Amino acid sequence: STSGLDTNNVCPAPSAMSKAEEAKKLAGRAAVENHVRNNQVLGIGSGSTIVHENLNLVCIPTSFQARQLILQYGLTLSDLDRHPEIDLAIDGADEVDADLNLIKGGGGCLTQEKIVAGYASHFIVIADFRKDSKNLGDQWHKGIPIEVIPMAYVPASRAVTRKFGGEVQLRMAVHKAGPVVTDNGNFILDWKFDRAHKWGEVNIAIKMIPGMVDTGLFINMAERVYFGMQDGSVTMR
Ligand code: ABF
Repeated sequence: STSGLDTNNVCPAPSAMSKAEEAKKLAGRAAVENHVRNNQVLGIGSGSTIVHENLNLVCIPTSFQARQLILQYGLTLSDLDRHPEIDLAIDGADEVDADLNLIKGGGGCLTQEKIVAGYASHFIVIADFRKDSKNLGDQWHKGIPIEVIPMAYVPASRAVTRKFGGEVQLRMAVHKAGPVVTDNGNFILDWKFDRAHKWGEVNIAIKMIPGMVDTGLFINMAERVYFGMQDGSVTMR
């Protein structure tokens, strides 16, 4: 039998099934068919679609909500203590450039997503046509998410703009009742950059700012991206 685990709404706000989501589902299916094998330790991303057919999989979540979905669908939940080596991680992205560099973290789960992708032997991304970009920032205008330790958010934000320009905003919860708090108890900054940068260098430099936990820049991490297209086809990069 086939069960579908649709983690579309793991991190991002729930929304009605759109054309883009349908496209991403097809991309997810193609990625699973091509890469998921029996007995794998699998990193389950936010925004990803997993279809399993009588497969014995051990699942490592990238967020609290991914964890809830793994449990809800009766999959085997594990963690990096018990399974420090992940065979394959599958996750979504907010933007993918021509070199497969990514912006992630629109849903605020970037740190755990980067941990799971970073300790996986293979990291595959599924996305819809809206995420396909030549340069970072062409499509995703919400900036680069950065997770920060709460007490440091003001000076750490200033350090980013002093060094690299642009503008930094503290991400607020819906209705602006207060800041978004991550699964790790931290805040999210959204850095709206105003020009192209050497993203690999920027990623390292931002991580070196005291208080910064990690950035939504995933440089040289994705091995393959599956794009669900508007016409129902799936293309690979
Ligand atoms: C996760 O899910 C996040 O890094 C990213 O913000 C989000 C993308 O979700 P969707 O594919 O539903 O747009 O990958």
